[in-house]
Amino acid sequence: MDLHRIDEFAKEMIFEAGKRIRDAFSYELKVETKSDANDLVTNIDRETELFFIEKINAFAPHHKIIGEEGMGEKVESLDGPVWIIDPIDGTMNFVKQHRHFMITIGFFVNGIGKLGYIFDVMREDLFYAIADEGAWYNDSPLRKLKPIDIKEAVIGINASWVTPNRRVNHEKIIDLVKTVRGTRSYGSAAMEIAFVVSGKLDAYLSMRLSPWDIGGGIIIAKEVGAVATNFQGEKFDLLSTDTFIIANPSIHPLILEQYIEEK
Ligand code: 2AM
Ligand code: CA
Ligand code: CA
Ligand code: CA
Repeated sequence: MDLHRIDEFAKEMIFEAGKRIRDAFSYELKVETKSDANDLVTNIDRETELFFIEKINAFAPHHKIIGEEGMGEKVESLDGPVWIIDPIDGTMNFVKQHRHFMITIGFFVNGIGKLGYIFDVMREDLFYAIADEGAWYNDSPLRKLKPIDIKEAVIGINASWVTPNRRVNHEKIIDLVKTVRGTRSYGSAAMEIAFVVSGKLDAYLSMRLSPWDIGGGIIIAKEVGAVATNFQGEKFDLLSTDTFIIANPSIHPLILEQYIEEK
């Protein structure tokens, strides 16, 4: 399998999709809700996913495709070549802010990450990786993450972590917030992951994500030495939803052991 040829194809497809999304602001977005009132989807999410499916089907008809909006066929195993796609990560940002949303794509072969992409559509910034070759931010290589002290860490979490919730002991998270240098919340899991792999954030936590939120990101993470797991410290389940933490390797175990107490 020629990964470089697939990488060239993937980038071209992502840049073209990005242009289509930017152009879409000149006509009306149709916004609907999914699992709850804050879980949004638009016609552009669906059209972009279809665009990717058509491109991949033309390029390699035997490749399987898992997409958030379910526009492809049902995929029940990670055998063979599989694309995991989130056409727009941060749909609420897309709708409300017209920025801070990503296209993110992972390409896996037999469950092993080969190519990962996170594309900031409005800034036209690409974070990507080729397995065992490295990771890049546009044309610049991303370096291995350097060790950091928890007191100097800036972490991505949202407000739900520090209020009583069903998933974790929020008192411990309050301790974490008091310990670290700062917190940020960007509203796009892929954007937060892009920031962790490029050292702009030192950790990002989410109580529930899906494979398409993190598929591209975990491939980039591996190349820079960022550690991505669920709250049990195990590999994220790519065929289900799971808890998720990605962090600088020097603080990943500490956050899991001292600050995340699942209910
Ligand atoms: P999305 O925009 O592709 O749905 C913040 O909401 C982050 O969590 C986004 O990356 C969002 O991805 C993701 N997310 C995952 N499940 C979600 C849900 N049920 N509702 C809203 N956002 C969700
Ligand atoms: Ca969504
Ligand atoms: Ca998403
Ligand atoms: Ca999405």
